[in-house]
Amino acid sequence: MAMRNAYVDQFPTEARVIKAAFWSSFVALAIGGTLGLVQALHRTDVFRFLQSPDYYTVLTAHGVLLAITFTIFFLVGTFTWAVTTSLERGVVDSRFTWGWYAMMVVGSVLVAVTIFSGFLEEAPEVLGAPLNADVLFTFYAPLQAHPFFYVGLVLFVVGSWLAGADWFWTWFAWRDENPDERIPLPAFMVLTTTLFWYICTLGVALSILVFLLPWSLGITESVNPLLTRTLFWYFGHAVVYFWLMPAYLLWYVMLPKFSGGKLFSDPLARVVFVLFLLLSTPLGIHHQYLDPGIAEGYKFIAMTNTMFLLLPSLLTAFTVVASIEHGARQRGGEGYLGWLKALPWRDPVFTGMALAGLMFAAAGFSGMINAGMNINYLVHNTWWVVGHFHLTVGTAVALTFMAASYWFIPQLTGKKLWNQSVALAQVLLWFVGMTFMSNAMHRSGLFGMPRRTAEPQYQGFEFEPAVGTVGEINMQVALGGVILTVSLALFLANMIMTSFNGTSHEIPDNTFAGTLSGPEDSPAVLDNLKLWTAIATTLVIIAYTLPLASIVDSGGLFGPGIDGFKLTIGADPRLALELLTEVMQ
Ligand code: HAS
Ligand code: CU
Repeated sequence: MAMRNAYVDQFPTEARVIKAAFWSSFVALAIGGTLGLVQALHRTDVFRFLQSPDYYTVLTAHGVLLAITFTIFFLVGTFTWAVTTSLERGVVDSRFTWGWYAMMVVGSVLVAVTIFSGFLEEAPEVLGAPLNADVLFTFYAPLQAHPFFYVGLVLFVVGSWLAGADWFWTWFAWRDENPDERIPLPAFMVLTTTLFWYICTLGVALSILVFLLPWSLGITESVNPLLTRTLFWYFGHAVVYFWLMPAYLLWYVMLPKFSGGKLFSDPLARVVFVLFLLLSTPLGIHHQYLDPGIAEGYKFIAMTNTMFLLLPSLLTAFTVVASIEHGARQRGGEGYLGWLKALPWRDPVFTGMALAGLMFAAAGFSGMINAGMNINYLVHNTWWVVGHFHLTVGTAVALTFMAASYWFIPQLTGKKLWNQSVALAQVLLWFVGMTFMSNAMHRSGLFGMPRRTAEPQYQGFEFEPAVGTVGEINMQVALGGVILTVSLALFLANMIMTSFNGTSHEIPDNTFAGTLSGPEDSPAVLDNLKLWTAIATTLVIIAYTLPLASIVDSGGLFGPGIDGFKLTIGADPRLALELLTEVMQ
């Protein structure tokens, strides 16, 4: 195979947009990550420099900046890279590409400003309402945010839709030039993911534009909280796979190469992405097993679909590990497990991604437990769930992205990574920090430690005898949080220092892993995107029509008309705390 130059030499314009998207994601990571430490120390009562009401402002900023801004900016960068590299052509019109990027930035800034003004003693009045959004990343009604929060989210999501349109546009142009070729695997992954993103974001767009935004503007009196919650989770489960898909893409098309080998099977990878397109959306109700007002039968259907959706991840575990093993054997590895030693453990890109994968295996187990309707009653709304998603999005996804950045940033800048050893230490520290933190969260959650509260030690609450001492749990979380913060700082330092490095010509070539079984072994029907989209849409209609109809029937489209009574927790957490204190006394 001919040696190719760094990405930036092939596609200088696209490299600039991707770099901008990555830096936007790093800024979100820096701020959101720091707030994570503030929370870990506050909740565990190790060190408090906030008033408890501000905890919810911090929690909202942490959730939104990390789960939405960091992940999705990194995704749009990765996908733009994957499409252009695999199709070997640039985007059709780079002004359009800059346009959606700018739209996403404006949306993010609007959301961030609205959230952060919650720290002010007196939030400024804009459009007749205090600029504030202590609604957490799920923005459930009856918590209400300032209209700017919803408008910012809409801009961000529409920006991502246009990004998807850009990838399709590039692919259409390529298809005209290459009518008889199979869709290259990375582009196939991007397109299938974009399709389920379009399907699932319709739910959140509907929720915001028809219900939450008019309500926060005072155009409508009230909302039906269960309806907006259900629309949120219609989107909210699929979004977790949206975060995961760029990590999977990198595990499939890059990790085998970093391991020294080839992807085990291109057809299997296509099957996996088709399954995600089909099944990511019609199961959001597994986040609502404890919601009253949804019949058990619909919850059961959601559970069944969730169990089917384990399949593509189990296939991924098999395919990716088989590819890594192939790499190890190419490097001289031998024996049943002895091959593990032959892997390039000194390479931070490989090691970061492999550790992210290992953590994801554990995360998959906690996910299966969440998904069981009956066991979910034990863990729902506890710290267990927080443990689960710090392994999934907080490690499988975030650690993969950080590890990949050590490869991407040199590709995009033509500069050598500042420090390999610091990078290696960084990915190891993330793994260790997360082991402490998420282990303690899972364990305490099992015994009822609640999530999303600044004051978990409420009166009469006894979990001490069951999980060991509160002190031990708290120390593990606080220690984990500190290690993660050190790791984050090392990551950012490496990225910044790399940008100041001189230009180097030792950048590895920008090619994907080869395959042991290639696209020629894939049935052509796998590339029939129209067919899969039609089936995916049908499944969504089957899973959601009846539950939504019954929610509207019993709770009203715009709520039951609770006149004069409006919960103001969203607008004013201090008031909520006062009310709470009154109730407790
Ligand atoms: Fe989840 C709650 C069920 C996956 C994120 N999840 C959450 C929340 C978040 C989240 C953020 O059914 C909280 C939302 C909130 O605020 O309320 N989740 C699942 C299931 C899966 C799952 C069944 N979740 C994810 C992923 C996420 C994510 C991925 C983000 C990226 N989750 C739930 C449920 C709830 C929930 C319930 C609601 C809980 C409640 O009560 O509130 C599955 O997709 C998991 C499948 C994964 C596997 C693992 C396969 C293993 C692999 C590793 C390969 C190894 C390698 C390494 C590559 C079966 C692929 C090799 C290395 C060598 C050295 C060889
Ligand atoms: Cu889910």
